[in-house]
Amino acid sequence: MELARIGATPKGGVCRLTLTEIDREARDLFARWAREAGMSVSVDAIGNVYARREGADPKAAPVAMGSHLDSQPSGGKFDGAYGVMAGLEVVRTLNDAGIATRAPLEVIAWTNEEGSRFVPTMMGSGVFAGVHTLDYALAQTDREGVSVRDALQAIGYAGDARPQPLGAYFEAHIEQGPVLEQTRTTIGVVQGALGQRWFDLTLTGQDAHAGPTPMDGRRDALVAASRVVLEVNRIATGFPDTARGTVGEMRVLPNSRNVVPGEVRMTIDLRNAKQATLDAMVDALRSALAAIESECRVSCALTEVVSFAPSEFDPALVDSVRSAAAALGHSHRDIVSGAAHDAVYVSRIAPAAMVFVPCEGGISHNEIENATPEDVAAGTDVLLHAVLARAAVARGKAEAA
Ligand code: HGY
Ligand code: MN
Ligand code: MN
Repeated sequence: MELARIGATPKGGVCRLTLTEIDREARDLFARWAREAGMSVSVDAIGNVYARREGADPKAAPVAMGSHLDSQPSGGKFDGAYGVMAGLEVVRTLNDAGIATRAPLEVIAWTNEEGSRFVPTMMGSGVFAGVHTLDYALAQTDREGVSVRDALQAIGYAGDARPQPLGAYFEAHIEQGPVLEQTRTTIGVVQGALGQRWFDLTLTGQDAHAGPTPMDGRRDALVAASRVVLEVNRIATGFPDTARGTVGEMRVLPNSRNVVPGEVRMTIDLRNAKQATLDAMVDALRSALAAIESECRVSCALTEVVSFAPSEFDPALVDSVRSAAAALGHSHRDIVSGAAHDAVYVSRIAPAAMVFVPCEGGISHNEIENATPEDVAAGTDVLLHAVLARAAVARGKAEAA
């Protein structure tokens, strides 16, 4: 709640766009709290923040927790922030209980998970996992032309730490969908996440006068774009395997009430649990665009900007989440994440798993996003015991925690 005051919005959410002064404030607060909990803090070249609690065996690969501190422009208090705070709470609890682990622990705040100010999404974990080169990420610019490199320098988070390979990674997160709440389940044992393919689409027709131009003579890019929106919805509704399709952004040019729009730029976000079905959705989109091009007499330029396969988390770590939930007596169920998370990229180079808790009405990426203290505490408790199972207790009693 104290962290949520940084970038707080009138409707109770947060606007904490990555690599802004507000993001720096949140990063500084996390680093201060981590140091107060006896942790050392380092920052790497893409701005990922690593808080470290030493273990009895300093050579053992660290068991990490974490998520992200950046938010959507009209985001909520819990998306990302919960996972970082839950990791910090696990460390504070182990300190209070006098427990030392064999493996070192880390709590990580990844840079630019949201992909809202700068694409691509999950940028910091993507560089960490080798999905993106550092230079590619540093060169990305926002709508004002500011580069990630300059923004990192401006907030003092262009670090030089060489991140260590991780032994395991656990991410606590709100579900951001309705399943846990509707089924009255406290803990989501996350199996993996949907694959995603994101596109930028530009439709080009011809600007014309809204009065003298006959209806059959128009090359109206907005009429064509409206058909694309309905096609994306039809495809996502018609395909199996947890298909999702969204048009979230659209710019109409010249955007004047008495001019037939000659150009529309829009985004398309397609997701699916199976790669073959996701690819079939993209094929269906491409043939729909061919029909719209000829019938509306416009041209379509489709550019793919993000593409990653459906991911599966590490079965052994998923089991430790499930057995921690069972041992603590929390209702739990297996679930696939509709959203992507940093754990998706971390799972490419280290065993990873996630712990979900419900959010009110299944609503997220919205200022009214909310979760109960009981549910976030339950998720943190499951995180603690799943991490202990992996990091092993070197001194003290796990029961004390
Ligand atoms: O869009 C997503 O899947 C997440 O918010 N990065
Ligand atoms: Mn998130
Ligand atoms: Mn998000």
